[in-house]
Amino acid sequence: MARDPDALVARALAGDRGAIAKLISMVETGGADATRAGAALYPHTGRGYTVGLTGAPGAGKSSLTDALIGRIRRDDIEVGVLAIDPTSPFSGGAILGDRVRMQDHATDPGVYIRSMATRGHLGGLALATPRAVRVLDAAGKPWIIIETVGVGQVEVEIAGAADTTVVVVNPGWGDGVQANKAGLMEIADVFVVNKADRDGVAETIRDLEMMLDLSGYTDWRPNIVQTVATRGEGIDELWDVINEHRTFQEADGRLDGRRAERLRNELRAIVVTRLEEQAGEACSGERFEALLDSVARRELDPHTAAAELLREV
Ligand SMILES: Nc1nc2c(ncn2[C@@H]2O[C@H](COP(=O)(O)OP(=O)(O)OP(=O)(O)O)[C@@H](O)[C@H]2O)c(=O)[nH]1
Ligand SMILES: [Mg+2]
Repeated sequence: MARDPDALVARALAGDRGAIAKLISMVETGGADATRAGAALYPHTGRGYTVGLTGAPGAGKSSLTDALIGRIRRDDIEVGVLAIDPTSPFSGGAILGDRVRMQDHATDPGVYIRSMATRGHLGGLALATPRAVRVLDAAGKPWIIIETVGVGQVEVEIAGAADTTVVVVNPGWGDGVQANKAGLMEIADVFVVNKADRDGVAETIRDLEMMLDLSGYTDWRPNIVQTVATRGEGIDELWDVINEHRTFQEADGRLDGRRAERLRNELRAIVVTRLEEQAGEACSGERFEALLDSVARRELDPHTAAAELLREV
């Protein structure tokens, strides 16, 4: 019964780490168990606040996450972390080595850190991430940090699907411009110029300010925070700015609106994925081959054959 979804959910709600781990594996894999667990978890969600942290490879996202964990724990608040690694076929903490620099917190019961990788099924990480967030949310983590590498459309999408999105850049000519190209400008609520112990900080900030001037942000102008993650510098300010953005959004229903929009996107993505799965089934097997033969023999045109196949979807 160790993998019974309902039993796992009951244990996860009580904060059981083993159950949390098994449930996240379950939603990574997908299928009937994941659907069942998700349904049981859902009524217990909605209290956790998510922070997306994204930026180029090596920008210092994990170092920042590590420092933020320390800052959050100073206030005795619990925190969950999902490190999304789209390039790795492994997950479940197997690669919590070099890439996730959060070893200091590994033994802290108030911190739950987990890496997630794609298992190659349709929808993949984009669908699995919000489900994993809900596991941590239901398990009572009031703050959930999601680290993703800001390259590629799916990764940027995942990073943007948070309550507050933090975009990490480094000093250096053109780093801000790169972030802009990668589509990170639109999703940023906060910019961090990490590795501020290096040259070029002022230029990078100037670039970012200039792009913000030109961009069409409506009400919240993203803050720019300088940090040296490895020395813990600027982390208090980053934490303050994240909380400011949260307060700003909570003040007049903006946060609810943002979450509703996210659910709309998620629901659509689930429907599209399901339809793709069904399309895959319709386009294989005997019936498909038989219709294809008819098309090849010119007894049937492709559109009529497709309509025939779709009737069963
Ligand atoms: N000088 C300096 N080095 C830093 C700073 N922050 C992080 N680093 C170093 O930069 C390297 C990459 O840091 P990570 O935190 O692993 O970066 P990341 O963005 O999580 O990297 P990936 O997950 O691989 O994309 C490590 O060697 C860190 O020690 C900083 O503020 N200053
Ligand atoms: Mg990292």
